[in-house]
Amino acid sequence: MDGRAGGRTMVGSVEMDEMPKKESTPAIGIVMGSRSDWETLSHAADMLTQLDIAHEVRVVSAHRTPDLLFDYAASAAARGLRAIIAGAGGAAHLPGMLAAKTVVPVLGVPVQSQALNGLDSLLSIVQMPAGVPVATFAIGKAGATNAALFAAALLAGTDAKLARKLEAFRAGQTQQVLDKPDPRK
Ligand code: RP5
Repeated sequence: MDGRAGGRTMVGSVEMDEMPKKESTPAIGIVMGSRSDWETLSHAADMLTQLDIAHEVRVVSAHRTPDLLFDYAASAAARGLRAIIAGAGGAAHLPGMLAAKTVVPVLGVPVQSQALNGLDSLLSIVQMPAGVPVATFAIGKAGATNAALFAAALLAGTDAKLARKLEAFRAGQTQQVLDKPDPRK
């Protein structure tokens, strides 16, 4: 169901955006159940961009575009994806259904819902039955950011340059705390 044309990638009938380098094969897919999830998942994209990790971004809904979901997951490994960051809110079936159709690691990000503050999203994503894992992160921005850092850590196992970038990122945030020890200043 996937194909390539002029550096762009097709999943089903949908052309995928490749970021940040159009010439690079995306290593990470970021998908979300709705455009309204972008405010949260953009933090994952920002972190991957900061670490210079090629990624693609797409709305793929378990409920509204189930066929696209299946195509996306089924083609993920062949298209070179090493991990999929999947964010959804409410009855958040997207990460689990993706994981059901691929062995590419799925990193679930619960989006903070209006009705239940994201607790519904968290429980929907985290409570997978044995045999189909979804690594589940915190609700909202922290989860999106950490999912990207976790995806980077997965890639860093075979990418020494990226491992050094991750170590530098950690050292940087340590130094930020040490530089401003007094919260009143
Ligand atoms: C889920 O329903 C999405 O992941 C989103 O968090 C939530 C609401 O979607 P919209 O009604 O804003 O499109 O499928």
